[in-house]
Amino acid sequence: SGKRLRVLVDMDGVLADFEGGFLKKYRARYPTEPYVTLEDRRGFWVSTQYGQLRSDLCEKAISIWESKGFFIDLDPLPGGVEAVKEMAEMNDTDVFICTSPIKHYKHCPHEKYAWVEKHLGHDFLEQVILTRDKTLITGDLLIDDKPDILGVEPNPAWEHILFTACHNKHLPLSPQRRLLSWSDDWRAILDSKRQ
Ligand code: BVP
Repeated sequence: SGKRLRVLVDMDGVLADFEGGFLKKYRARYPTEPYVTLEDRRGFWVSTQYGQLRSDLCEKAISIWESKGFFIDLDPLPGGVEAVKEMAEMNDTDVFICTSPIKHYKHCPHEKYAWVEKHLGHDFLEQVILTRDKTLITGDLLIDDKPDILGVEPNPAWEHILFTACHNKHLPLSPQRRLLSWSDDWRAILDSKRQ
């Protein structure tokens, strides 16, 4: 018993396969250009690594996720939709999807809502939080694949659980607890935060 548990779940790289969707569309649009395999991905920013590969590839990478259809077409990552639905059904548990839209706003915010409606249902749109600063959002847990989640609030309410992704799996000592995938014991992590 005690108070309700509030869980914030990131979208790209946690529920939606941003990296896989990016690579597939990048290779289709630029079939003769070099690319980075998912095995060789390092660092959160795809654009930074492509810029290091060849400077003009930074803007080519950006062109992919700025295109219409990029975010809605992302495949769900294994087990994510099922886990979030189960979480939302748990007693004394509130789950929100907390995601940062890109600043090129023509398609991304719309398609993020459409993705949630498509995969989690219309009622789940109540649970969507779009913010560029996750430190402002209060919660007990934030499950997110970005290693450094910074913003104007120096002491966010949440504990950041680092969700393993191709770009962060090699980080030697991340200070956060980790969730290796949705097959990992996310229920135990939630239970560890209950009063
Ligand atoms: O909407 C995603 C894609 C974008 O940043 C957002 C990350 O949101 P969260 O997962 O933190 O909620 N994005 C942008 C770039 C480069 C921009 Br220039 C990138 O390399 N990777 C990336 O995910």
